[in-house]
Amino acid sequence: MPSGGRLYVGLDSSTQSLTAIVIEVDGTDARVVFDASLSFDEAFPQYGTDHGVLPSASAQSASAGLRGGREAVSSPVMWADALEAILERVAASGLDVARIAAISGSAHQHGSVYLNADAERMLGRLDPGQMLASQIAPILARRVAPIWLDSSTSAECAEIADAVGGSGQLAHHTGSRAFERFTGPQIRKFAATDPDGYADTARIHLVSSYLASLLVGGHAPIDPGDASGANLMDLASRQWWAPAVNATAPGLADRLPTIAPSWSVAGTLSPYWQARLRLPPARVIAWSGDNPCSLIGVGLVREGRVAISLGTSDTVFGLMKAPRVDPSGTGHVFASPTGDYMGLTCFSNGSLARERVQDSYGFTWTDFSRALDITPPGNQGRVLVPWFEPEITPAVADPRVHRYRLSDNDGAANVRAVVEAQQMAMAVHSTWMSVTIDTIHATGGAAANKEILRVMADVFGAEVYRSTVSNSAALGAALRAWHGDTVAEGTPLPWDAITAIAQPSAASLIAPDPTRHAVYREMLPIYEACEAHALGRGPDPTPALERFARR
Ligand code: XUL
Repeated sequence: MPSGGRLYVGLDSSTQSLTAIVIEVDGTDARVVFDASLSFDEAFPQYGTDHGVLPSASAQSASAGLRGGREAVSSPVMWADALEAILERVAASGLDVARIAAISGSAHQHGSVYLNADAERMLGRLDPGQMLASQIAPILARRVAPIWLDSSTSAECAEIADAVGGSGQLAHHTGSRAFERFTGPQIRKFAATDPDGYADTARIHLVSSYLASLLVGGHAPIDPGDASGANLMDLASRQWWAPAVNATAPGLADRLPTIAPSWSVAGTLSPYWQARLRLPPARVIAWSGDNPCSLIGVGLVREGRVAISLGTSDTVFGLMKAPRVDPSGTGHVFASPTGDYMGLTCFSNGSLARERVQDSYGFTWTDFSRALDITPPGNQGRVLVPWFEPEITPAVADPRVHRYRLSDNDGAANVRAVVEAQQMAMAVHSTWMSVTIDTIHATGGAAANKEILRVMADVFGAEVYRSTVSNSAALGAALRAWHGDTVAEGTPLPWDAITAIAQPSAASLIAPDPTRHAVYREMLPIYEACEAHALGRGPDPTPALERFARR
């Protein structure tokens, strides 16, 4: 290897874009030396995607529209085009690419790519004189890939759960009850609605293992982190779980890739990339899903430290030493790239709910922050249950906003109420992880708002740091490439050293206030009672809120 630090490439194929981050490592010092993204809609208009999703006619299901739920598919050929375009940019960046020691990647979870029997041979002899995408089209057994936005498989979810002995049994083994977007139910639907296409399928990849396969020129393994988004992997053994595989589709066991540890070397960059872009035969470390990669990219490598992402949806996720499963069936357990586990709970009423409240009072974000500043913790027993849109956690199909002792006319109290409700819901619905949360890394757009983070710190009674990592999945992939390379060299580095670059600055700390935390400890069971009442499962919480307000 030429002199200078080793370079590690992390790619992130998200729903809408492909990002590449390159880090340079000297000893245990790492720094980002390249960061670029391309948007699928803008860079490849010929595919006609909207936010990365093909127009609905492309779903081409004989029964589309009859099954209920939305179908959402994207194009594996477009992803190949994007892979080539972003690696061209890395090659042309001026970096000394001969120093690239390893490359890994992240992909949005649950999506699946169906390859025919020619794939193995064709991937092994890609012609560097031709574009990658043109050589991929002939090896697809299905032109499109269903992705995580697809919610059209409720019938298949019920059939799979029934066949394995119920939702509890499926969740106990695979980490999640059956979810429409998960890969197993999607495969079952394809096998039933297009039996010829399924018969033509020799290998089903996740988006992550498909893209890794394009890099190594052969079928790459799936890592346990992404495999746990399939409703098909046994968490304890990190291998395919035969009862679920058999319940999903006939002959599926022969069509699934092997599962290999997240730090496995899947191969080296194939002769195609070496000849076409003059890249070196760098190690390709198994790719993983975007959530497991983000876990690494925001530095969550011990139990007790979690991330709260405040984005379109709000998400709580963190490392778990043991695979504890959510009995309510809303949270997910995935394998973590560290060899541990991770819990993840998603709330759909995130920014959207904050913006609805902000807009309805004509507030700017400064007004919004001021409203939090001038209202007291606990909001004098005034509560909003903010289900503006269908909610994932808890499951609410018919959305409605519920107000308890809260007047619609009081803008400031409504601002505090929406923020407190979101933080309390996250605290209540992450207790299934049985993790004592002492530190929170706040990410996403709304993490820029200090007052929101103050409510977070006080509700959880935890130290909150603002994470400044802008693409945690791509950074996580680059760090995983570094980790996998050190394992392959026989000199593995501890995860604390690998993720030092991802740790937020000490200056961003917001410490919890013990008095305010005590208020929320009292309030949390009352908020749970408000949710139960709103779901039609409990008595009116108003008397308890009145007692709370008078205390
Ligand atoms: C997780 C999920 C999404 C996708 C896309 O279960 O569906 O987070 O991974 O980001």
